[in-house]
Amino acid sequence: MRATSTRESSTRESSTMAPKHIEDDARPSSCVGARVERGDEGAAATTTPKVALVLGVTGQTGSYLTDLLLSKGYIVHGLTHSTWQNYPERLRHVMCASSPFRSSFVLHQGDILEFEALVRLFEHVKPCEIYNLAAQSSVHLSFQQPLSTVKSVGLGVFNVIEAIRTVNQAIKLFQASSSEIFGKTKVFPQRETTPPCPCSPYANAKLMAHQAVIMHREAYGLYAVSGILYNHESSRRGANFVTQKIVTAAVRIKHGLQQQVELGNLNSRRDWGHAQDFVVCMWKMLQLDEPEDFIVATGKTHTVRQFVTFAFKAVGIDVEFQNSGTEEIGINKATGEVIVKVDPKYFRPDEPIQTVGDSTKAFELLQWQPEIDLAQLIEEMVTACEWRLIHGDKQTPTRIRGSAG
Ligand code: GDR
Repeated sequence: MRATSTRESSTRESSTMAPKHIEDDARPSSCVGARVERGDEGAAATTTPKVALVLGVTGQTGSYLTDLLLSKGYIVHGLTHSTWQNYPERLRHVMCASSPFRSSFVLHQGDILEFEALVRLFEHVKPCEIYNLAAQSSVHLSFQQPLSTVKSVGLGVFNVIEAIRTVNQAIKLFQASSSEIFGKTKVFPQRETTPPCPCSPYANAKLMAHQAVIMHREAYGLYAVSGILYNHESSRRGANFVTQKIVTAAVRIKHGLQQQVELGNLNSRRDWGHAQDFVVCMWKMLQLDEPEDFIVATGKTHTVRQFVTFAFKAVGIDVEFQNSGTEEIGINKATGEVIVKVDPKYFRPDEPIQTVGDSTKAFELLQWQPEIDLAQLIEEMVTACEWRLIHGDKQTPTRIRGSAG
């Protein structure tokens, strides 16, 4: 695994390709956390910042978590599987020359399936908190690539836990679990106690990871927890997920750049929240005295068809749906044009009909509840999409949220 500090990224921009390690004096010496050290009487007090390691840092959720941790004064190390030039798009605002957080963020490249490299990384970084968000995240793709999905999603967490046990058992671990583990359940809303019933390779792998966290926690007394994350979206969402696909299509159709959008299951119901809200809950989960798993959800559920209606409404287009099944179409009420069609190639062999989570436990023990509703989420995504269309850019400018919660 290789590392480049944000300080180096400017060097890389100026075409020095050889990656360097951060200077030793820039590396925090302790993983104890926000500790106040006092020297001789009268000397100024110094604070040792907490160090976090985010695995899968360049994804949507990893980038928001990085923003949150940096705003709380952490030194953040991030691991990404992808190669990058200059810096990854979702972290540009952190790594660019004008960022106040450049010297507090270090990007590493590597794979959580490489155990020895993971151990070396943990020894080098000395984190007090690790957030495991690294995995293949498409449910649809998992039906086409089941084995690689099971490896990254299911086996990866074993490597992370074993590396923690090898390096320092005091490291706290957050594991990104998924509402997909409930699959074909008939229980609505789902709670932490709802029995799992996975119905995709992705969901089976997530359940394996989920159980592994519980098993290691109970067997070895580790502080390892799972957040059972429901769908979490934002303007940084990848283009292959349905919310970004719909919003992008709505904006492009409005501007005459696209005629229609083809979708799969319009009846599917999902509990859609905002990733920026969810990372707050993830962080809070690692601040408790005792490790606990939590449902992270909004408690509200909508069909894909409703999301289409809301997104098109947000760009000023009223959609009317006609017919059913694979013949269903969405018509632009003002023009009569067909702007939504169903294409069976987007159907999955199986999937949860409805996900909706009950986050009462998170509210009671963490005082966490989502702040951004679906209308605000869609508005943000539409605005960002319009901005990208005008500026030809992949990511909108980012305001780092204050230390919420
Ligand atoms: P999901 O997200 O599978 O729920 O997993 P996705 O956005 O892919 O699908 C949501 C729902 O929309 C339906 N759908 C379509 N989906 C896609 N991608 N493309 C389409 O054209 C389309 N048409 C309809 C799907 O069938 C599904 O019901 C997300 C991921 O972030 C996971 O990693 C995470 O674990 C879960 O959310 C919680």
